[in-house]
Amino acid sequence: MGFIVVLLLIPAAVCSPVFLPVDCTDLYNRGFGHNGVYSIYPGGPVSPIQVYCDMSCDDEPDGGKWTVLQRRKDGTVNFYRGWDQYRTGFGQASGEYWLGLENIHLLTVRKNYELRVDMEDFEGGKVYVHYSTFSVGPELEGYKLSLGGFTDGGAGNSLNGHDGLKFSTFDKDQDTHSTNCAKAYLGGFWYGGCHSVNANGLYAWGSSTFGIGINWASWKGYEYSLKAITMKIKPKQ
Ligand SMILES: [Ca+2]
Repeated sequence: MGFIVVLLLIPAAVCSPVFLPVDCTDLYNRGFGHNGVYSIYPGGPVSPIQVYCDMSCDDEPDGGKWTVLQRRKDGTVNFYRGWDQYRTGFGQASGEYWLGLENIHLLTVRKNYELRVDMEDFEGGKVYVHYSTFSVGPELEGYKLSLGGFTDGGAGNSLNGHDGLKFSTFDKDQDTHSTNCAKAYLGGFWYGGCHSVNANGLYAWGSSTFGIGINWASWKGYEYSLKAITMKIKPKQ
């Protein structure tokens, strides 16, 4: 009898509040130190989303803990998509993907984040940029980008030209140009008139037609499409 009583007590004894990580930093701080795909809950308990967590240290003094928002690396996912797709996200967290504007907004209203963008070319070059502040506003205001505090890791400050701009897709033109920038440059992004960064442009394996590739103008110009680019965030220390 005593044995049975002990068994019945165990479930109550191990009961604890459910752990709902908002981002990869929450996971890291709970002991999940490996790179990989995890579920996070920026929108609350009923809406988990899959995300890639970059927990590696690299050249960061305080470790990885990065929540990946966007990743291109092999051209396996089509990034020329409409508003609904950019709003909710697409692709696979294990490969190429876009986390979704609503998810990014929900993350950046909960905490103050910094942004790092890692880039690679096809000749073995690797650079990055770092912004000490990053947020995306609500849909009603066009998912406006806010950036600040630039540190150059070799790519230059092209993204600064997109600060304060609304997001546009081929079926939702919120850019500042008379034409449709998303249509002209085959992506979805915070276009102005039109871009100096086209992170969601066409995967074009190196050289490409002006402006349509994965461009970072201050590093490789407008006629070079990068091999890889990753946008990732973590809470400010
Ligand atoms: Ca326009």
